[in-house]
Amino acid sequence: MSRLIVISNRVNPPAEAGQGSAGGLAMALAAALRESSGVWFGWSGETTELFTGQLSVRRIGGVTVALIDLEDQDRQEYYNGYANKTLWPLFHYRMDLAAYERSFSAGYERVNERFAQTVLPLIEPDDIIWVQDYHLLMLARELRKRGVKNRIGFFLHIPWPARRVFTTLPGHAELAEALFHYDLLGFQTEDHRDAFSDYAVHSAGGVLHEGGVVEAFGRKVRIGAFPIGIDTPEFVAAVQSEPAREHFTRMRDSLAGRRMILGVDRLDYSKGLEERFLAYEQFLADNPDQHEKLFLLQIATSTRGEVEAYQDIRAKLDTVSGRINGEFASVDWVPIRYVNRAYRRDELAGVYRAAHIGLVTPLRDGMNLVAKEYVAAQDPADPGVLILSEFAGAAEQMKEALIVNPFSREDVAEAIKRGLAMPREERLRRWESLMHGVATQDVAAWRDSFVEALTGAPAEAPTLQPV
Ligand code: GDG
Repeated sequence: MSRLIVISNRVNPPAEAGQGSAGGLAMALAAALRESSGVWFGWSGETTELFTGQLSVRRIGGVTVALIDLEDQDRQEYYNGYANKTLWPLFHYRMDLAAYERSFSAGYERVNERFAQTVLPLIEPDDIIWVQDYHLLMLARELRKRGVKNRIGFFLHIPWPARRVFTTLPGHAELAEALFHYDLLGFQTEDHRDAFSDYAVHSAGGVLHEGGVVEAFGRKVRIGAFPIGIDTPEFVAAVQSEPAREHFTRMRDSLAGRRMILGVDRLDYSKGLEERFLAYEQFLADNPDQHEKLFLLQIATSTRGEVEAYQDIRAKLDTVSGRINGEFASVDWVPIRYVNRAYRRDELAGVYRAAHIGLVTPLRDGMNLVAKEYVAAQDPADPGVLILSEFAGAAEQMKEALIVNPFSREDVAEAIKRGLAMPREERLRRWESLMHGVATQDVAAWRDSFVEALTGAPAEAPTLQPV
């Protein structure tokens, strides 16, 4: 097998198994690279006065990583700017939050060039290059300009938006054109893949060929849906670990006979946290008999604190949770426990297991790994109920969850009621089917199917069916 070079914005493999920092991408990639002899290249997260392209190579948690520092201007224009103030909101259907500034797109292009220039000496002729996510859409074009002939694949962890949304981006054609320098484009779902080909065909005058090949801008690229999974064996082992058991017992003891509804998310406006709190408020208003019998634990770890929209959502959630608690709490009961700190991964596994309902209601999400982790953490003899947004990529696979429209308070409130009342046999039947999917379509299957498709495996691979 050829050596794999993975390139992503940040490179942060967990230092020890069980201790990952927040972020689905990091967990998935560390799992994918740990056993391979590949290299993981990206930004250190540090800034320097003047960009030198100096590489720092080290091993972290069993993975060889090569890191570069960027300038502060890069951080502002490329990372906080184009990636997180332009592309992230737009690709999550928040056109109202998307900022279009020329300095952002210029900074984005510059950093994609810097990545290409710096990774170049590491690339050997037989290497397979796998680029991750929306920060580096232009990287293949920059590598090709520098003579790289290797196979280069790209995987998008976030949704590819509908054509009418994508075309609101100034310079959308240039960005899309850059993607045609890859050999393979991977999306989380068939829906995202189809949205991309819809754009190529209807906005860029392209053609969709048999076998999932799109032609536009004078080039061809293969496209496919490769739904990402979790490292299921690792996570199931984490659930059995001592810290998980301790946390589970601690949680169960603190329940004092009450039932727990659980949300775990990065603190991000795409995750639908405010709407979730309001739906839970609706449930409390509709079901006074349930007061004091349950509570919502929402774990929300802060991210992207330099971006204003994230400061705003944080302030908003403080207000809404405070208001709901003020309205419904009694001297010995608080309806929402809202926690902003990050948990260790194994502790988190114990918390998942203690929850009667996993409430996963993003307004838009590429996949959502929390839904999969929640399922993997359940007690097979007495599993909890997963409530899942129809707008999470995971809903394409996890059909046995209670699927809800996160924009509808009534819909979510009803699903909570139904989940709480669900008989054990139904919970078991649904969980067994969900767990089968989580166990078979795990992160190893995701990596293998993508890498196989990239190295030119048979086109009849199920993920590459014609669209
Ligand atoms: C992007 C896409 C896609 C959360 N709090 C803690 C913690 N987490 C971990 C969870 C989970 C991860 O963070 C979140 O993953 P998601 O998939 O839910 O979301 P994003 O971070 O937005 O990831 C997403 C993903 O990429 C992969 O392709 O699914 O759609 O947006 O693993 O467990 N982990 C720890 N402590 C916490 O407090 N240790």
